[in-house]
Parts: sequence; structure tokens; C-alpha cells
Amino acid sequence: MDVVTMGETMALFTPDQSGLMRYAVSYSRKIGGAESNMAIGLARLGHQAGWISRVGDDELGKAMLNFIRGEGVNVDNVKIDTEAPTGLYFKEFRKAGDIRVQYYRKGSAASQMSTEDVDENYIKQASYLHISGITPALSTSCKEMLTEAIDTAKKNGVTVVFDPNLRRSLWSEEEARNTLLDLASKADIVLPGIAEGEFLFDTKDPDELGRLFLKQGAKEVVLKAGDYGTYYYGEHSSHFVPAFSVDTVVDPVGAGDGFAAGYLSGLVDGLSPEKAIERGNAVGALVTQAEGDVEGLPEKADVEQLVNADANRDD
Ligand code: KDG
Repeated sequence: MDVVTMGETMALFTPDQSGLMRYAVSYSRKIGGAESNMAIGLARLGHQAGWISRVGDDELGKAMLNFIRGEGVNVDNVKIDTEAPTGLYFKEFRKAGDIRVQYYRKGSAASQMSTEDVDENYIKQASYLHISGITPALSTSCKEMLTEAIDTAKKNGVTVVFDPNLRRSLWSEEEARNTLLDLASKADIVLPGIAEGEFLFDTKDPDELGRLFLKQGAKEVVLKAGDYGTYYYGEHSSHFVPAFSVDTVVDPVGAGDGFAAGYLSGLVDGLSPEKAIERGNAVGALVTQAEGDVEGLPEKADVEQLVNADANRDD
């Protein structure tokens, strides 16, 4: 296994009409969850990814499990919870570029995850453990699970990769800040966006953020600046890798997970941090071109096509 990840996936309802959700009458049912989006991204790029989670013993849970398994992600460590339902989330397209989300996930099956879901034998076969800051916001038992998973990874020489994925609606600012800072200090690689860095350290300056995350304990900081590009700060070097320009953004949700998949794919393939970031930038850009959190995740040939087209572009 190249990468193991853990977290909640929800049934995603996307309205067939734009405008306020109260007027939406028909929806397309898809799926979305930061960690499984990333795992599906890795599988599309030809890697072996495993996803640890819980789904409800209901039709939506079974549909999600079938979908993720069908994408080639290992779901051996996904439990079916007979007492709690699969979580839901709705998108609302208010106007071009203004997408809002509404969760119905309190008490969901995935929020019941606990240290019982940490299987040392499963985690230790991976090179990387990917976690996100959404999971500790779901419940105390989920937060405990992440701590145990990190300890298990470290004990077994598995590199811990942390994407803060700040979701303000899930918890208080204070709890979010303390918990995300704690997780960032324990991770080997952190993947924050500039806004998340600002939330944690009260500065938008990339170099300052890079320095602060490194000082806190990370060995590598990959700082995402959206359609501008991505900064890299290691213990001995730093770089900036510009973003790819794409046509109109159709749906930006999931672009960060696509970036993580592309970046980890590069690391698994032994690329330099700069080249891995270039792959991450390409995957993130392609995700924004399709509606849905996972529908735009590319295969390797699509990534290569974008990278080569950009290299041959006349500016
Ligand atoms: O990064 C995309 C995720 O935000 C989306 O898939 C849903 O996991 C999700 C969440 O908690 O917001």
C-alpha cells in the first residue's frame, strides 16, 4: 500500500438548478469526503490507496462503499455501523463562483470512529498516512483516533501527512486552532492553504508561514496559494511552483484533495518536491474543471498532457 487515509465520506446532493437551496427541487446524488477524494485521486494515478472509515448500514452507505471500492481504493478497513446513518452534504450554487455547502453529519456513522478503527497491521504496510483536520472536528472519539493513528504511524516509520482542511462550521475557532496546531506539530509533511496558515498563525506571508510550520515540528511545508501556485519549505531548501492556468472553474470543491493526491503520487514515484508539487498543481487544476468532488480527478496521461502543454506554451 502506498498511502492509507482515514475520514468521513458523505452522500453529496448537488442541485440541478442554481440559486438558493430552498428552491432546489431535483438533485444529482454523488459522493464526497476529503480523504476518500484524495484516495480516489491516488488510485486514478495508478497507486495503491486504502481508506479507513465507517458508513451507515443504509443504501447511501452501501452506494458510497461500492463507488470507492470500484475506483480501486482498498476498503478492507471500512466498517458498517448498524446504529448511525451515513452523513449527507448538499451543495448550493448561488451564482458563478459562489458555492456553499450544508452538512447533515452530526451523529453520523463516521463520527462514531474511535481508536478501535486504528489497525496497526493495516497502517504499517503503507509508506504514508494521510489525515485531515476535518476528522478531529467530528467527535472526541475521532480526535482520539487520529492521535492513536499518528502514534502508530510514527512507531512503524510511516510518514504522516496532514492537510488542515479547516471547516469552520464544524467547531469553535479556539478548538479548531488548538487542535490543528497540535496535529501540524506532529506531522512530517503539512499541506495548508494560505488562509489556513493565516487562521493558525495570524500572518499571510508565505515565508513567515513556512518558517513557523517548520519551527513547530514539520519537516516539509507545502503551502497552497490557489490559482497562483504552491510554495515549498523544507529543512534545507524552498521553492515556488506556479499554478496551471485553466478554463473557467466549474467547481473548486475537492481541488485541495486533488493537489494532495498529485503531490503524494509524485513522492511515491520518487520525484523531487518541486516536480511532485507540479503534479499536485496539475491534478488540483483539473479537478476544478468538472462538477463534483471526484469526477474531475485525472489519470496520469491527462496530467502529463497538461504539464507538457504548459511547458510548450508561448507566453
Ligand atoms: O475537500 C472537499 C471536501 O470538503 C468535501 O468532499 C466534503 O469532506 C468534506 C467536508 O468535510 O467538507
